[in-house]
Amino acid sequence: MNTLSRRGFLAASAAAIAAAQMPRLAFAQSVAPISLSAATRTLDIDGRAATVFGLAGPGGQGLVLDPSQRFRVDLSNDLDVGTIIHWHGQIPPNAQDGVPDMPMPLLAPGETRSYDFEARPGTHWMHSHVPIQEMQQLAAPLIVRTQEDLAADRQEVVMFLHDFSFKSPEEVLAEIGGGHGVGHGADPGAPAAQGMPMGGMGAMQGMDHSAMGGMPMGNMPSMGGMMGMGGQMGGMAMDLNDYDWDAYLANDRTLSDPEVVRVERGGRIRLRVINAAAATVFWVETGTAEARLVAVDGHAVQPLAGSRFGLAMGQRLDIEIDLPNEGGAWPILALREGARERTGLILATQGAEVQRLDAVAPSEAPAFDTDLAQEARLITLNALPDRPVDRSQMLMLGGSMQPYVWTINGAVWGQHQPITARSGERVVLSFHNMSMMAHPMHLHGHVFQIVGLNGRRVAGALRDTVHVPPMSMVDVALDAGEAARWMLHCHHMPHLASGMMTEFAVTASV
Ligand SMILES: [Cu+2]
Repeated sequence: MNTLSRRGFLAASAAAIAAAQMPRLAFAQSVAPISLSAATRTLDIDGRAATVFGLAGPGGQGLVLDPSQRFRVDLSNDLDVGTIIHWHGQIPPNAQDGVPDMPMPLLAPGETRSYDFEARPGTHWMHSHVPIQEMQQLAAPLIVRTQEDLAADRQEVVMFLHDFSFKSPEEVLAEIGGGHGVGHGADPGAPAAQGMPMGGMGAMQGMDHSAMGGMPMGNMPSMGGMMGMGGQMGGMAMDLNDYDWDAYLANDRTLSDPEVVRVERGGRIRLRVINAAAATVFWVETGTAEARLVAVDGHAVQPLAGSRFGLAMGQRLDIEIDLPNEGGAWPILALREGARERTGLILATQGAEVQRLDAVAPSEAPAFDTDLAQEARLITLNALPDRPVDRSQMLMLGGSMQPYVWTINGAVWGQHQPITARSGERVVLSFHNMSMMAHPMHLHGHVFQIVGLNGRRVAGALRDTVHVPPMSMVDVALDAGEAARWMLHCHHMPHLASGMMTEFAVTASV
């Protein structure tokens, strides 16, 4: 092992894998599908056991696919509740997209369902599309490697971020939403969060919103220059962090017992960061080592040097890190925006002393990208082809903490007007956030390019999830895909659970 470079080692293992698969590759149809199990598991959260959900593949939580390997997966529901998994970042046929009853029902307990589609390379993930299950950690990495990943002399490290509560998700939603109404929405007979695409709270009619006091509203240090009002926007405070979680996790662990990843002196790392949190935006700090952002949401961007990059719920960052030529330990921290809590993992060379890090930082991290400054610095390496726009659609994002209702074009799911397009059309969606809270907006079945930030044209990143800060505008362009109903929603799980979802309804081209 010492005589092999990382590249030599990776090439050797790739060759071994290729050789082992050779006879089967000749008969591609006979290659066995990968088994993936939605099942409970136990985490150790600061010394206290917690039963959560998970997605177990052959090598642990999540899946790693090789270049050009199809996404051929048998998903088993080994939970005692119905579930369905969305392959976030992939573009499967709509029937395999994993949204309850859109069009496939939940997998019943004990049921197995087969999936088979062309996998898209990059750092992606997968999660239950029932919000209260995603809040119980029913989420895992989904990494699809490229030939370049295999050939490159670098080590891959995944950092999967989540937020965690010892309370049940129903209790958490009740506390956020005011203590009443969760699971008692438009369909009072329905069990909470089962069988509805949004999983839950219905139209929030008849709620008692009187218990909204005492909500953690977060702090607003270093608001963007555009605001410049000391945490006030138009006289109203911006809302961050509408729930204080019990713990913040990186690869299912807190900083009291972080993962320590063995690295080589002078080695190159590709850090794949996934924000799977229900309701927490993170900054990722790589420390003193030289680092650059090289991809977002699995799509390459012009390398951007820096040591602190943020990501909202649903988003991913690929950061390349060049370690110094000496031994040592390099913490990779994830800071909760507008707060002092943090989590992370440690990169350490053999024998290096690893110091314990407090899970609470001395000072608060700022709010993330309130002025879209980070987004404005991202330039795609694979712009959409230039062509006229066939259709422009405006999406007004609204709502408030009190009452806790979040809307798209003034409506919650069930009362929504679909956003329409024809397959093949170039469409521009303009997100106007008229609320005081940021919304990470995720469109299923498509990749879009950021083309406008607060009215300024940009050749921005390709993404599937875009963070729209309070009182801001973001335009995205895309070519409408398969004629089907595709979900378009906020990836803040309590917002989604309260109905912040619409559909992008694509009809066949004429
Ligand atoms: Cu939202």
